[in-house]
Amino acid sequence: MHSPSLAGLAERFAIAGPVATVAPLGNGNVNETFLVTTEPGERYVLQRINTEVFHQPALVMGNIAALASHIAAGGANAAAGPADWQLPRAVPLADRAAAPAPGNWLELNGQAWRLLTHVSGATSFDTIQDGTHAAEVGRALGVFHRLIHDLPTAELADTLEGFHITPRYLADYRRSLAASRVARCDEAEHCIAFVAARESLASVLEDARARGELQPRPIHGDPKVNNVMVDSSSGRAVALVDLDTVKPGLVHYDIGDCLRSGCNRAGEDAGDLSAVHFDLGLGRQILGAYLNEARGFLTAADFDHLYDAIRLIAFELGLRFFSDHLAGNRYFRCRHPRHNLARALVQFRLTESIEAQEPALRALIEELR
Ligand code: GN1
Ligand code: MG
Repeated sequence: MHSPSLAGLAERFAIAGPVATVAPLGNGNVNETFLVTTEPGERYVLQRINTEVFHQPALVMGNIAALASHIAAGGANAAAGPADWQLPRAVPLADRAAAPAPGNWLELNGQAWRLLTHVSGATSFDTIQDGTHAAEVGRALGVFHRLIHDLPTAELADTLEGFHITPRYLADYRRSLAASRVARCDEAEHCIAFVAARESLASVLEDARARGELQPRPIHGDPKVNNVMVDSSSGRAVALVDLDTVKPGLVHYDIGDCLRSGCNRAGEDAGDLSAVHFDLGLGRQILGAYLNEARGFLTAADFDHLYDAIRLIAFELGLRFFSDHLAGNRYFRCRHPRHNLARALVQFRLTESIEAQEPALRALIEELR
């Protein structure tokens, strides 16, 4: 079957005017993303949803629609967030009758495509720029949680089973390690020893959930630095993008992910491991700004598990990268064969830095709670 051009794909959605340009956008590790400009000058984001990861695009798109209607209705929050806050929305198909439910994505030659509104006047950064940027990243996650915390989890589908369930990643890792045909090297041996020394911490959040101490809530799932859009003139965070992993989960996954991403100035692709460090000053900015928005609906038990979450999510991402290295790079998009191994080393180094600062980090959490 003939494949339409990317412009042709974008034009299947209800957009204003013909497409002028299509260009790659961002550095996502999972989906493929393009910026679309139309002749009247409108911008959109075209994405091919990676169906190797998201097996049911309809569920992902249903969650995005549920989120938009919850926020538009105001929920218990009265307002839809700060005046400059934007939520990327899925553009419906021009021919709704031909669209799979819920009408906002396209299935073509076994691939899933969607078109999202573009967050105007804003950019994102792969690493934290300064303390002000850190505070905006934390505030963005806080605003997002505040706007959705009263969306009943029953209204959201589980789009990615096992996502952030660390014991499952550990089980996958053990299988990948046993079956791996990838050549061993000193770095891989270091990773194996690193994981072996920390296996017992993998279940810390799921155990607390099983004991009823932590409750599932709607989460973003991927609130890393480059998913926060910052207004180019005001410097304020105006959107949290990449809504694929919005689903029921623990807010701890989000808080841990935001801090592991935002407090590592060297970034996920740091070339020099000795530059990887958890910056407590940035942690203060991020967590302080987050809590200014979110403190009202967090419980004492939520606070009690924050340190564990911050350490766990850095460890978990290292484990996920390392497992994918062992499995032959099948999940995360890689730029070279040892990319996932390099990424794992960064997250494990960050985990060590968090562990080394446990008393100070716990003191910070106490001070801010
Ligand atoms: C993936 O695709 P991207 O870059 O938005 C991953 C996240 C990781 C992140 C690390 C669905 O996100 O969980 O934290 O890479 N998303 C999925 O950069 O697995
Ligand atoms: Mg993502």
